[in-house]
Amino acid sequence: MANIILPPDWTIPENRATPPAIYWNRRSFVKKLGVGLAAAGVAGCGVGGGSGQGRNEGGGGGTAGPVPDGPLDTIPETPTRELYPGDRDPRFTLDRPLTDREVAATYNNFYEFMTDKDAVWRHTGPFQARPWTVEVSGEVDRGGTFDVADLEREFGLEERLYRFRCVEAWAMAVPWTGFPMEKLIRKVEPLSSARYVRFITFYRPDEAIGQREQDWYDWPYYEGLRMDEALNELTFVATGIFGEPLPKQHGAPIRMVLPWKYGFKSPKSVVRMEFTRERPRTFWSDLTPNEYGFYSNVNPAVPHPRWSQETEEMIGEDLRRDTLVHNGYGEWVAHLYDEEVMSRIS
Ligand SMILES: Nc1nc2c(c(=O)[nH]1)N[C@H]1C(S)=C(S)[C@@H](COP(=O)(O)O)O[C@H]1N2
Ligand SMILES: [Mo]
Repeated sequence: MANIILPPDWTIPENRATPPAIYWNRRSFVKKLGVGLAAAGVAGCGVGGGSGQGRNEGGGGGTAGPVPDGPLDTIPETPTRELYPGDRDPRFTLDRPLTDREVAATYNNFYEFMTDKDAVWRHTGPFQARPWTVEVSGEVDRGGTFDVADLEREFGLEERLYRFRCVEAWAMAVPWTGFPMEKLIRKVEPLSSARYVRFITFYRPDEAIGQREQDWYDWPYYEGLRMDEALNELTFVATGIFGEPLPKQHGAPIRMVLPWKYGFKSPKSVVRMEFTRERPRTFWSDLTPNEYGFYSNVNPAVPHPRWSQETEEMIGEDLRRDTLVHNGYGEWVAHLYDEEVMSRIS
């Protein structure tokens, strides 16, 4: 897929704690330079990439797994399959065509597996995404460990069409299946002291080559929201996409979706939610605080330090579109933020 945006002052990674955008087009960049990934000073984990050392099995070193036959061959079996896609919520309409399903399934940010977006799905073979439980703890009355299939049955599933905008300035529009996060929050009865929710992704280096080989990242991935953000009507817990359970590369079996925030605020394959008094730290802000904030609302007026956020490329579409404030969801969320939050990276 054509990647149009190359941050102008691109250099071979000087900093091992590389934020998502540095890897934006690393693969073709490295190809262009004719140097291997090893020479670039990063882990040699390219699949069929610039290093010319593509792997055909899911891993090197740890558990090698079968390579899925295709990007949609990564949907885990679940007894809840017949609940999909769920009724579509008519409140959420799109101003643009849906992204092609296969394009979305072959262009992923999921650093636990691979930084090359088009190779993530190939590396998900060893990953056991179902059955799966989510532990809820912290400032709640009724925390515990919940099976994802039980949550799907208890809450029922609905479908929502949302725009989705990555901080790297690519975007998509997709149908998610899942339930409002509010349902889960009400179920566990947070205490009045709960002011934030923290999310933690799995840590399984045996099943995720990126966790094994990119040990400079502070795994597992962690994110967080203010309580009013978590309870907002838009805040969605997705267990499916395009009418079926989530393929592994999209964050199977359970990921968050916050369509008014940059994509990294939507953690994938979550294993733990913790209600806290203090604002939790977040993965990308810890790595590069001047580039990625806690709120990270989509905002064309606040450039990333290395590129503009004024426009975006819809993946699979040969067209740039104007970026919308709050990704076009201001009606639901603008009241949550003051000017201070919206005026700079915060
Ligand atoms: N656990 C985890 N969650 C993650 C990421 C990640 O690397 N690990 N990447 C984030 C980023 S930067 C984006 S843009 C979206 C991408 O979601 P998609 O691949 O399903 O489109 O997932 C987000 N959630
Ligand atoms: Mo992203």
